Amino acid sequence: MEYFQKEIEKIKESELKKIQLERLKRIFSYAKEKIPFYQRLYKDIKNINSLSDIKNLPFTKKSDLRDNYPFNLFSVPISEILEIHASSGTTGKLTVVGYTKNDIELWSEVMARSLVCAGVRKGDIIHNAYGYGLFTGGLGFHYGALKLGVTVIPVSAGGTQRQLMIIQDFKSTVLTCTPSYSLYMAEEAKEMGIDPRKTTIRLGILGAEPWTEGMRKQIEKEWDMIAIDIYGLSEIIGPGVAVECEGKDGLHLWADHFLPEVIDPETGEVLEEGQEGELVLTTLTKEALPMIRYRTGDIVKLINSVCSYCKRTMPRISKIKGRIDDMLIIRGINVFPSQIESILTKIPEVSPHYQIVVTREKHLDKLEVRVEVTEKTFSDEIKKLEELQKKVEREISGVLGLSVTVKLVEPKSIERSMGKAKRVIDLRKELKEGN
Ligand code: DLL
Repeated sequence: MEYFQKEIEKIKESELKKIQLERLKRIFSYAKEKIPFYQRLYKDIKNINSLSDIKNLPFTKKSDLRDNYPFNLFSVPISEILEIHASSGTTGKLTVVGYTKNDIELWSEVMARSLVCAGVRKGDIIHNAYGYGLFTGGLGFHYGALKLGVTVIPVSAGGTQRQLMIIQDFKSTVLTCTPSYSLYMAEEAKEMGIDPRKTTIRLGILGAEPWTEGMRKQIEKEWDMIAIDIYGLSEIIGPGVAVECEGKDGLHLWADHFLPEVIDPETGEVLEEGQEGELVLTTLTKEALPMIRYRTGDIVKLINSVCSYCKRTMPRISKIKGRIDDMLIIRGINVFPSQIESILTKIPEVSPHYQIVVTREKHLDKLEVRVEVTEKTFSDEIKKLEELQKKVEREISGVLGLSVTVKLVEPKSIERSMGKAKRVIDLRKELKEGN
């Protein structure tokens, strides 16, 4: 087994706790001293004496970043900031994050750790098709590769046919992009007469959006590669917060830099290990933009046991179920897009390209799932297609406990994504506004 920083990745739990407490105390005083927002937030809180004291600190959230747009949460003057990234949410305004020299070093380090954990080795050629730009994906992987000392091709997202030519000619071995883009690339490859299974790509490090085990199987089959899940968010650092090893049994979270908690999103109460809830992260070492008890909006479970595959000791998070904001409440029933994806990827006659459309009819929410059939199924007679439609409806309704309408659509008719796929179209809001 290879590690980037073996000592720390296999640290004893008691040692890790010691480091975490020391760093938590430091970041708490640092944020309070340097950033007016934290000064106000912590005006009645004197000290942190134990790790569990973190419970006394209020949560921070995305709106705090937006309210302090663009630079008011930075702890240093802009002259100390080397790089700025931003992500655009649904509400339009950008969430802006900044990095000092030390932060870039930290990011490179956790990304190098992540790459090794995912299975990257000296001699690999990384085809990095995450977007370069304000999005943290492209540069995050880039810095990790430089730190590790492996070749990186900064191809960025888009120009799919050119990407495939580069993979073939440069003999790239590792593909890094969103899971949905990897599927799109495989599809385009076949269109061009290239068999993605015959390329030199052996490993995919995929993330930035939720994807299910079913989707993983499809991607691994299409590319004949191992597909590894990587997680992160701009507010905390970018990619490199947590990543799977080849054991694929939860994502190893670099808890010497990012302290995890899982809370009940309704009450804010901290949950026990193994219970599903919202991931809350505290940056223990980040300089420019310390985020303390930041509500990620992502639904996970925490796993504290040592990984039986790679023996790393840091806590793990389960594969991300989805974002709280992406949870649909349909006639009172909670539905995550990932639940629908799990069902669809088990039905061989349909492809993993789907979209969920929510509308309102006569004051009732209506859920429609549009899914592409495979080329082979598409040529079947109408009767067979009707049977298939009923079957997909039955399977989804059975699992969700909710009636749904399924619309089978032609292959390649659902818009492909080169970054994060848009799985849900919620027309209820527009309908309301239109009225
Ligand atoms: O997506 C950082 C990243 C880039 C991660 C490349 C992995 C690979 P943001 O654009 O700020 O940052 O979006 C962060 O994306 O809160 C999750 O909701 C979602 N997300 C990221 N990784 C995963 C994943 C990057 N592996 C938001 N599974 C996060 C599910 C993910 N959701």
